[in-house]
Amino acid sequence: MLLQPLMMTDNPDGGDDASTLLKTRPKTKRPPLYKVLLLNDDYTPMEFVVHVLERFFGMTHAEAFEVMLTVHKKGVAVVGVFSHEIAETKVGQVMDFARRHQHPLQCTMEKED
Ligand code: TYC
Repeated sequence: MLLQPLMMTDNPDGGDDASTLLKTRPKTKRPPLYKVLLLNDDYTPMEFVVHVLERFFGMTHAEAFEVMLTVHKKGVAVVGVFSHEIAETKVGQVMDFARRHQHPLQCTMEKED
């Protein structure tokens, strides 16, 4: 287990006893987050993309339409930020749904900085 030095400001004793310098605690790391990206293409119908955003990302029709237009104009947009497992599931759901409807829509994920 990684040990992290305890800061004086972390210590409820005020930091003025010798133990302050020696105490350690387990380092808890928050899991990394992943951006799910939707990519533009020339063939997938706009209404299909809107439907994908409603169905898999819980957007209202108005939100989905706005995000779809952002992808259409800019080429790519972040459509959600999730744990690795949830992001992989979303990407898989979108890619599978697009493939089954024979649209070339692409969805990817990337680690957040
Ligand atoms: N560019 C597509 C069109 O004009 C629409 C589109 C938007 C496709 C967003 C993909 O992720 C996308 N029909």
